[in-house]
Amino acid sequence: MAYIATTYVNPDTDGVAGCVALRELSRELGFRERLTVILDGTINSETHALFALAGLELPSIGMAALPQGVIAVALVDTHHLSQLPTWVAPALVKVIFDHHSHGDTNFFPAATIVNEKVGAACTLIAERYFEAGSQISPATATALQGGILSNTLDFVAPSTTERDRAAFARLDEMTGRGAELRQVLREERAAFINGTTSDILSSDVKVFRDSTTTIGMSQVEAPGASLIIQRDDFWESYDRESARLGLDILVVNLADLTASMSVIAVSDRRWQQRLNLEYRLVFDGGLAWTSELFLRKSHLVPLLTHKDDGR
Ligand SMILES: [Mn+2]
Repeated sequence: MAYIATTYVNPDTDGVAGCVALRELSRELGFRERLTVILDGTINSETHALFALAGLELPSIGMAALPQGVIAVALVDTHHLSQLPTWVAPALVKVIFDHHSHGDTNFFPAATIVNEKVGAACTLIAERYFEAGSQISPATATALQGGILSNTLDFVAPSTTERDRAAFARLDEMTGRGAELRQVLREERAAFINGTTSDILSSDVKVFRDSTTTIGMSQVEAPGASLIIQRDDFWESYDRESARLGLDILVVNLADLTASMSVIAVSDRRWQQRLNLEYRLVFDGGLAWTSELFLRKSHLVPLLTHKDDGR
């Protein structure tokens, strides 16, 4: 029998850290046994760095790691059916901690859904600990801090709220490692941007499908992310990754943390028009510059029409 915590396929640091943090809240959330974290896809280098610093083991990945007989599931950082690992039966989901719009709320009849507009799912989970007065191990508290830093891009993302800052500060009273963690994650983002163009473009892609079209939304969050378009192999890599992932359309958001703006790369004309209508972005050669930092969650996913996001 298994009680599982999971998040979307190819999870980010917020999702992974949030799942791990739920383990110590298992009883509090009404699960009869301690939650086991099972993930799907690949875990990014930032998450690896966070877990090494926190002294935590990374969760198991994939069907092979899945215990027999899933009884109940806790979901973190998503409640979108198209994002879930295939083994997640929506009816078994009992608890959801998310901060994304356009979720499939009605498809989780048994779930208590906590979905609030904060910068990180880890903020909601940290607040749950505080409310319950539960003990948080230093390792778990560090993981939560990492999830908050990662998802708010060190508190500069437009989605950042006072609650994120407050949760981080309160966790820091327990760990005292906030400054160190910020430095490590900053260095991680800087190192990431020196990788191959293909690796950068494919490191964080969310895929949305309908009956006719498969759209991938890639997000690159790093200092100097916009400079990637200057690479000679940019479009060649864009096409290659798009084909490798089986996409009809690839929308890339290069969120440049130094310049506090994004470059959007998309070769599809309809998406260029859609972004022009919504944000007045002007595309030239498949590229457009934004005037503020764009995030996939707040700026791009909401542009998916119901048709795109259908199942
Ligand atoms: Mn998140």
